[in-house]
Amino acid sequence: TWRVSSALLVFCGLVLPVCAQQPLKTLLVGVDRRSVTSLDGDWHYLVDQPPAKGLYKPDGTVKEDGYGLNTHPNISSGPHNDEYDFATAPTMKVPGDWNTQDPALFRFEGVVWFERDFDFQAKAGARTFLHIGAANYKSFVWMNGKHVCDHEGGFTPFDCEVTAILKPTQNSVVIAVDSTRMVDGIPSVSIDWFNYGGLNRDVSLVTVPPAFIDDYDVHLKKEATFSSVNANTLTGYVHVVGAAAGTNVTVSVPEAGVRTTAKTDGDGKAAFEVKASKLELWSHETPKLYKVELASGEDRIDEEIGFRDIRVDGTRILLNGKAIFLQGANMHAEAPIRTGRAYSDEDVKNIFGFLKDLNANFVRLAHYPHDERMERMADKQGIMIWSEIPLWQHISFEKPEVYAKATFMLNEMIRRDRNKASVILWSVSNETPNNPTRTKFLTDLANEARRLDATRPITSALIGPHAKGDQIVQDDPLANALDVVGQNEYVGWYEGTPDEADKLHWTMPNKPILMSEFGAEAKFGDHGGRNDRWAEEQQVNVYEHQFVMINKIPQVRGLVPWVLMDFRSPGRNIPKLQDGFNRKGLFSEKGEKKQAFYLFQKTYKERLVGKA
Ligand code: GCB
Repeated sequence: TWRVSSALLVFCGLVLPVCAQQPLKTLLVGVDRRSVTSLDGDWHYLVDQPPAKGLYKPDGTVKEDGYGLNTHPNISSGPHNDEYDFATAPTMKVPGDWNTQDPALFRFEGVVWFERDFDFQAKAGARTFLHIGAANYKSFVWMNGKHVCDHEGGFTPFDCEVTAILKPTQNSVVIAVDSTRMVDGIPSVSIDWFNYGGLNRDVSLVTVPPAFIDDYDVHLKKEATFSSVNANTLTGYVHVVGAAAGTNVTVSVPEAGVRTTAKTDGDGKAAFEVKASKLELWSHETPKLYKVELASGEDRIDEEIGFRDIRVDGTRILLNGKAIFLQGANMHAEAPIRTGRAYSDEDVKNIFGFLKDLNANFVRLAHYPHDERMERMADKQGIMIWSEIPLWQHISFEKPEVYAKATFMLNEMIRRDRNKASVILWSVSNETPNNPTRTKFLTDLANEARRLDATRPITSALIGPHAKGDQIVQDDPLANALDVVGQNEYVGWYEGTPDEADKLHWTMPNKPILMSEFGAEAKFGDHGGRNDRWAEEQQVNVYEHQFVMINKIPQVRGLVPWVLMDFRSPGRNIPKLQDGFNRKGLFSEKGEKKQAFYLFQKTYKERLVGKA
C-alpha cells in the first residue's frame, strides 16, 4: 500500500477532516516494465453537459446511481428515467484528448463519460489493478457498476484495484473525466496552455501476484563528496505489498556483477545497500543504462536504470563530479504535427528529434509531468530533464487542502520517475507571486521534495522583480528554499525593447541559475526587420540581446528558451498571427524551423553562451 508522506497523513488526519478520507492508495511504479493487458483503443463516450447530471447531484457531490452504473437502460420501451446508453454511443481513441478527436468538443470543458467492454481471464490468486496513465483533471471510475476510485490531477498515473469485481466476460469499465478548471485546483483556472480533457495516456489492467512490488528506488549512493573512486555503492529500497515482515527481496544488476538480498520490514519495505565496483556512470554524453532485476516471491520487474550523481557545489551543477552547462528548451506535452496531447512512441520520437537537432542536452518539461515515455527516451538518449508539478502562477496558497493536493502530486511525480537518471531536477512551481503565504507553502513543499528524494536538487522558476533602471535584484525569498534557481524573464517581448537587455545588470542569488524562460513570439514564415513584431528576425534579435545579458550573469548554468515548439493556448487571440497558439516556438507546431532554431543550434553546438 502506498504510504503517502507521514507528515501529510498526520496533517490530514488530525487537522483536516476534508482529507482525512483520503485512502492510502496503491500506486504502481514501473507499469511500463510489466506485461499488461492494454485497454487502449476505442471507447464509447457521452458528453455530460454542465451541470453534468449523470455525475453530480445538485449539491456537487457524486451521484452513486448515475451513468457510472451503466445499467443498460431499455431505450425502446418502459419508463424513461435513465436516458443514456453507452452501447450505441460513438467511440473515440484512448489514449487521446477529446478536444482534437471530436470537432464538437474542441472547446468543451466539463464532463465526458468513457466506457468499454472487455473479457478478462484472471489468474487464480492474482490481484488486478486498472492503471490509468493520466486523465485530465478529475476522474471517477466504475467497474461493473461498482464505484472503485477517484483521482484528482491531470498529469500523474493512478491505480484502482478491481480484483474482486472482474468477470471472465462482459466487464464494463466506466470513467467520468471532468476537465473543468477549478480555483482550488492545481493548476488553478488561469493557464497559458490548452486544457485538453480526456483519458490522455495509456489505460491498462495490471495483474500481480498476491504479494507484489509496487515501488522501488535503486540509485547510486550519495556520498558527502563525489569521487569516481567512491561511486561504487548502490542503495535504495524495494517495497512489497502483501508480504509478511522478513520476506526476501533480491536486487541484481548482472552486468555489474551485483546481486543482493534484503528483507522487508513491517511496512513491506526492504532497504538495501550493495557494493558495485567499476560502474559505468550515466551522463548525457554516455547514457549508460543497466538491466536491473527486482524480485520478491512470485513477482519480478526487469528495469533499465542509469546511475549517476547530481549535485550542486556553490554556483555550479556537478554531474558525476563534473561541472555542466545545461543547453535546453522548454516544452509542453503537445504532439508535433497532429497537435493534441502527446502520448505515443511516435510523438516522443518526433520531440526527441527536435531536441537532438537543436544540440540540446536538457529539457524542461513544462508545467506538469509528461508521458513516462519522455523520461524513458531521455534516459536512453542522454537528455537531462527538469520535471515539474502544475503549480503555475496563482493557486490557492492559503488553503491547507491545496497544500495537501500539491504534496500528493509531488509524491506521484517523484514516485513515478525517481529511477530515471535523466531527471536531474524536481521543480515545485512556476512564476508564483512573492508573498509570505506563498513562500511558506513552497518552502514546505521544497522540503517535502527533499524528504522524498535526497538525491536531486530542488528548483522552481521565479519571475520578476521588475528592473529599477538598469539594475535588477532578484531577492525573492523563495530562492532560499531552492538548490537551483530558475529565472523567467521576457526582456524584449513583455518588457522593453530587445536591445535594452544589453544594459541590464542582474544581481542574483549565489546559487546555480538557470534562465528557465526567455523568448519572443514569431510566426513561422513572417519575415521583416529585426524590430518587427512577429517576424522571425525579431525573435532572433531578442535572443541575441538576451545572450549578451545572460553572459554577464556569472552564476548562469543553463539556457532554457521558451519554447521548443508553438503550442495551443486559447487565450492567444490574435487572428492570423496566433490563431489560438502561443508562437514563441523555435519550431512551429508543424515542426517547421524558425530562424531562432538555427541560432540555438549553432549556439549549442559551439557552446557560445554560458560557462559550466
Ligand atoms: C510565462 C509562463 C509560460 C507562458 C509564457 C508566455 O512566463 O511561465 O507558461 O506560456 O510565459 O509565453 O507568456
